[in-house]
Amino acid sequence: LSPPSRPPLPHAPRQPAETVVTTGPLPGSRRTWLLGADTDGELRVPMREVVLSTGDSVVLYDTSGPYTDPTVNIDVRRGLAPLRAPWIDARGDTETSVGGGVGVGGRAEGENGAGVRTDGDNGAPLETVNGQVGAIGGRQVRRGARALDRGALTQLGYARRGEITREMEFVGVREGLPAETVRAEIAAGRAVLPANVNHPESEPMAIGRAFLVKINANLGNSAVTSSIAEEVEKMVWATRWGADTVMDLSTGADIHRTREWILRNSPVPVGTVPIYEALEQVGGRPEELTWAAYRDAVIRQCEQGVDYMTVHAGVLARYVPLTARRRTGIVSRGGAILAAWCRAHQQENFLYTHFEELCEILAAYDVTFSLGDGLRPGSVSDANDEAQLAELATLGELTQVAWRHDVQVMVEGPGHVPLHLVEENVRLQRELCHDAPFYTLGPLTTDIAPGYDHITSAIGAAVIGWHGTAMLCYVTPKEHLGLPDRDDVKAGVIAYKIAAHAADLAKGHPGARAWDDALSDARFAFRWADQFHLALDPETARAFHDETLPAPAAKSAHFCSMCGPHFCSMRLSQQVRSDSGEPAPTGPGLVQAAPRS
Ligand code: IRN
Ligand code: FE2
Repeated sequence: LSPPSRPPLPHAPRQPAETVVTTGPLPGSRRTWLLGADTDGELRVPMREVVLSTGDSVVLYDTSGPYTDPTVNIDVRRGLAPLRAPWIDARGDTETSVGGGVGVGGRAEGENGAGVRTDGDNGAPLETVNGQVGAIGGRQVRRGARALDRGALTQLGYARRGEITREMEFVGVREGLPAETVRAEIAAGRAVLPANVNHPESEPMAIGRAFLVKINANLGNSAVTSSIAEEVEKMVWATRWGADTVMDLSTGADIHRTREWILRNSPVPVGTVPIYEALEQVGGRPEELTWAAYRDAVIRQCEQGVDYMTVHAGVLARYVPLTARRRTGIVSRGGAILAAWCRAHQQENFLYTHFEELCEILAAYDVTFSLGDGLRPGSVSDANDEAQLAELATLGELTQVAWRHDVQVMVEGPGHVPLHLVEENVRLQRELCHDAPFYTLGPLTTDIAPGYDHITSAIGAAVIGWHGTAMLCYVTPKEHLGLPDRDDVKAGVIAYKIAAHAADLAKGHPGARAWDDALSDARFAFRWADQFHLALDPETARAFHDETLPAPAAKSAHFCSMCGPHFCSMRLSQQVRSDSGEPAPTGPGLVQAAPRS
């Protein structure tokens, strides 16, 4: 079902043997659809259905897109079907052009021009930067059209005007919440729905404390790009295990093309840190950075379809000295780049001084700000210090500036924080940043376990999620040590799914418990296959059981090799129940982790 009209994506110069992109369902699961209430079956929201041996099913939130659906034929060289394109077009607030860019030759007009700048004679022509800008491969590119003068085309703009978009409706069905709740949370700035008009392939999702806690997986650097399939596979692999968004932190010469492949094939929102690309453009020397170079990188990425961008605009020149006496200084890449620029030029951070212009650009494509924590603590000793909190207050000020432009905002947070200081982070972020969604990196709750930092940080992530953090940026076992490989990515995603779900349970998110209950029932009834299938990682669960009891008969035995037949507490406990005449445990009716609407 790949869209036939689309031209192929640009290829790498050399195309080595194609890696195969992982497809097919998780064991025991199939893709199913919930239907939107008022759309005559037009709005179909994909979910994962775990089919149990009892005939019951458990319906779970699914981030894997069509890759787990065996009936869909995906051609990664052409990209996914643009699910949201008809919705975006129906709103009629974007211009669309095929090939060569939109309105090429148009001029930036006055002070409103930034967002729809088409570089006639103002600054570097976009079309020539990398030779890759604009409608790559003839793809449609949309931009905001000021002419319609209807207010911002962002989800925040719509929400504030009282309109429920298709995207909001989709999120409501997915989360088992009324669409009006989705709209109200977005309108209040308490949630974001990152959905660039140029990334129509994405399945809408929301990040906010009223919703399921989300997780992000950072995709590793690719110094030497190899093939489309290889790059796409990293994203597919992360979303297969539950990543709600991915961030492409690639650097290197092929950065733009690599991102194009990821975006065209990604069913989840894609985030970036544009300062990395800007730095690449100026030869890797921070002092050479300029607002113009940065702005051009941002516009290129907006046109490509990046859904949210980390912007370290809170690293003010006067905060930099506050880090001098820290145990571990500045550990944010973006933060360090901007601190170096401020010091070299003895000027204020250009992201701060040009923030309003940046808002105008992001508003035109509905790109969401992820206000970066460039001064986050890099050790438990530096947690909640003056530098961190000074920056947080500035991020709160910038949140309100962005909101004035109807631009969606989330705020990034630490880092390394011991458990007893975690709650204070959330309280201060809410106060200082006016309840904008919080998005944290872990935090790692201790510094002593390199090699296991997916665990030290998942502990902090669970607790900070419980207190209301909306999205958790994963940390892999390779953190501080090296570039994560495929196994590290999976370990990180699974650790963070555990943290996020633990937080959902503690917050009492409606429906979160049903999954645990279904798995517990299967476990207590010795329905081994059901237990595996309900596991976050069904393959590992089964493999571990197989290690000692590979025989098929063991998959119905009332014990496992952990305690053996005579010491199995569950078996004994069932015996006690039946002796006392209590009913044996039975499976539930139709269990749904997300209620059908
Ligand atoms: C998330 C919360 N705090 C930081 N992050 C992530 O760290 C952010 O989303 C991005 O993926 C990465 C940015 O790293 P630097 O440039 O701040 O080190
Ligand atoms: Fe760290």
